[in-house]
Amino acid sequence: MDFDLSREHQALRKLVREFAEEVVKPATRQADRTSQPPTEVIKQAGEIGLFGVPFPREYGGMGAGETGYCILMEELGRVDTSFATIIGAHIGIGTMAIYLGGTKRIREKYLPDLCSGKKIAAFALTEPQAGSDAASIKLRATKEGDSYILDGSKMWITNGPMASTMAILAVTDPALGARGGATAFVASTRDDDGNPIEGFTPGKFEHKMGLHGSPTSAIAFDNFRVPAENILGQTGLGFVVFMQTLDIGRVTLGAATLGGAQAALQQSLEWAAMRTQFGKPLAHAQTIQFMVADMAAEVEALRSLVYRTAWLVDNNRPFIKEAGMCKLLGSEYASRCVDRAVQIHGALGYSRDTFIERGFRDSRIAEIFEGTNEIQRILIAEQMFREVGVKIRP
Ligand code: COS
Repeated sequence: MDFDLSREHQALRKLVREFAEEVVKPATRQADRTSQPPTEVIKQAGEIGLFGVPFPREYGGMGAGETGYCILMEELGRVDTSFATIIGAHIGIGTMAIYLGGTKRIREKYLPDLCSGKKIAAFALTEPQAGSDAASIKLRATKEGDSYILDGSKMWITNGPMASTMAILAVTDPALGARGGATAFVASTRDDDGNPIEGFTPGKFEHKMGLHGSPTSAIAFDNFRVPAENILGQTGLGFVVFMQTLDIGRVTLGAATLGGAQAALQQSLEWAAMRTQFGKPLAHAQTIQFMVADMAAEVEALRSLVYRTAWLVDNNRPFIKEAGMCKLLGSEYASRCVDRAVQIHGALGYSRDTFIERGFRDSRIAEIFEGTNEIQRILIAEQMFREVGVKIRP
């Protein structure tokens, strides 16, 4: 067993860490305060190739696979969950759906601009009445000649206000429902000047508890035309393309939460070494030592799980169960680690001047988005019982 990263992956970690520390970090407070995404930082991330990390070089990517993508998300998660979320929604679900479901022609047409960051992607699945129950989507796609006409709305779309390329799941045959009657499409939703294309409207901007630097909105389609050649996967089988995409996203969400948990641990260590109470640094108090030990154990366990799962993906092994575990444990460990970090920092951890306070607000959503943790438990249990020949759902 070799736990060392390849030289290429080590070089990638160095590149991303420097970018995260020197470029992302200084912009995060402003993005959090103003709820405006750091557009200049996004542009620079594209210029150094970060938007294409997992994709093959032939489509303009870096060819660093899932392992490289986890490195990227871990390093970004260390400095800012909002920025990691912008990149994760773009790469891991928006562009990934286009890559997984797209023909060679679609990949060649869309991926180069997405890998360079010239265009931002979003993943349009959730609807007002279809959250965990993703199969109950209603957005309708009706065939008309060589095109489909989309009518309906989506909500909670990360990158919704700024994306110009979207992977969209729509119902093409209501009689069959989402399983057999849902089709995935790729569509350009804004022109080269950033103006919405006819029939597309970015909707209500969501004001969230955290992740202020990552824009989220509803989106609406009204008589919006998509060429039939833009179908991802096969007609009627889009639900599975979207579920497979979420599997990949959940591994790297685990990596981003690993970065957040690691940062909370690191800052707690530094603070506990420096802060003196009752004549001694906090580090000498056993109560603090226990908290730090628990954080370190969780970070280490998560790191092993995330990188082993990335290895499964890169080696074409089954990984649905492990992806659910990365997302489930990552989000819960990160929330717990940041919570302990607030406690260790005392009142300072409650101050809006600290990363810890932002981390506390930002970490909670990971237990909810990309499939709630309850859904992850169902998925994991389903895979476990399948291994012993028991089907627990129809
Ligand atoms: N990976 C790959 N395929 C999957 C899958 C997964 N994680 N989950 C389901 N599928 C496949 C099934 O194998 C089945 O395919 P076949 O018809 O070829 O057998 C198909 O998708 C339908 O699956 P199922 O019958 O289990 O669908 P359900 O509606 O009962 O439940 C869950 C599917 C609950 C797993 C799904 O709705 C889900 O993941 N919900 C959470 C949605 C989510 O993550 N939202 C976040 C929004 S995007 S940020």
